[in-house]
Amino acid sequence: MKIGITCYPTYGGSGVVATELGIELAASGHEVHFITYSQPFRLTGREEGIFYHEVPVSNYPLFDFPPYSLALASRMCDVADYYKLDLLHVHYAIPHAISAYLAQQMLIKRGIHIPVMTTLHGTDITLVGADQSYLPITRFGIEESDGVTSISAYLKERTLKEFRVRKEIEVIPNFVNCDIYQPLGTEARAASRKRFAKEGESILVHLSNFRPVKRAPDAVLIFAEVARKMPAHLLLIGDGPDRSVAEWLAKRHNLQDRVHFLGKQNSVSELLPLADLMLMPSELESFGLASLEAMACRVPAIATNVGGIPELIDDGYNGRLCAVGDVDAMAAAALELLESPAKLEAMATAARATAQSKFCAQKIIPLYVKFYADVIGRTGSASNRAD
Ligand code: GMT
Repeated sequence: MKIGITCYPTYGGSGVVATELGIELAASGHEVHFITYSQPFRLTGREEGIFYHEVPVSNYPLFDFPPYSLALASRMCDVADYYKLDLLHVHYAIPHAISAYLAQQMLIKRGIHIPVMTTLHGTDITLVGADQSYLPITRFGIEESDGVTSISAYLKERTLKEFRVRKEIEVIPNFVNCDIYQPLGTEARAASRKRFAKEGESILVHLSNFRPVKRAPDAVLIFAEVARKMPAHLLLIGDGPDRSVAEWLAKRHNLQDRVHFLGKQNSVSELLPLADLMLMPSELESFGLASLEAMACRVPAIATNVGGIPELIDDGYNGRLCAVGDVDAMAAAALELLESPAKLEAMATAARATAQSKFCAQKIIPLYVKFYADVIGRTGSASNRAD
């Protein structure tokens, strides 16, 4: 199949999922065309079977707000026509589903029908889409898509309830490549941990875009409690609006030499296996991809009991779930595991087993391929074109 994929190419879960999906599809012989304003950050540009098409956005002075959605629609239309794509798959409803709809309508004028598929990721529904000013257009984008998937059952239910859409939504959970995200051998792990911690010291990790919904400052507060009781280090991977608050808290708790701000990192699969625990104290997660990536590396998460997280983490088995903002409970959960190596070991094993048995790329990619085939079969595709 020839698939056009559009996503936000910068740091964010939906862009990561879209990019990893493209990589996996190309690896299994499909042709993938990314259509975005910049190259998705996890692509090197050298992957076989993957093509990148930049969307140029005019900065004409008349435009106070450059019309990216329209530039994207034009580019989608031209790429779909020129490369004879079979399907456009957009990640994140706003504005991608609308741009794809426009491209689809333009293509019909050229005698080409190409189906559009939308994957809902979370904030497009819970934050952006639920904003009254975006709600009607988001609902329209969802209803006009030829196929809609959601990354968790939670997000599906929330979309149906809040948007009152009459649409089949299929749940296809997020995935991780368990061959790339995997534990390190004992010696390699011990050697790499020395970069941050001495022998016998624990390592905790938090990975996010530091937006308020991630509650990154809570990760520092949880860590401060842990560090009061035992020698430990916290790796903070990512960057964003709340980073300075996190820095301020680390300083206030006198933890500058224990909290390591690593900024945006391209190869998180090399850092995650160094940790003992992941901290994900988010206000809301529709899935919680960072925790899945950690779990695949044998690193269980202390997370919040919200959104789609319980579909990934089974409290007490492969991680721990606490109430949002309950820093004390999360610190206590972390300490209980760090002070009991046998418990931590069992949970780490369960975390990796969950990733492998339920969320591995090999299990999830075929669901997308089947969904594509069904949508194309149901709606007809570009291959029906006259030329
Ligand atoms: O959470 C963010 O700030 C980014 C956002 C995105 O769309 O890039 O993440 C959402 O999609 C991820 C990938 O499907 C999910 O793992 C996250 O849980 C989800 N975030 C929220 O629902 C807040």
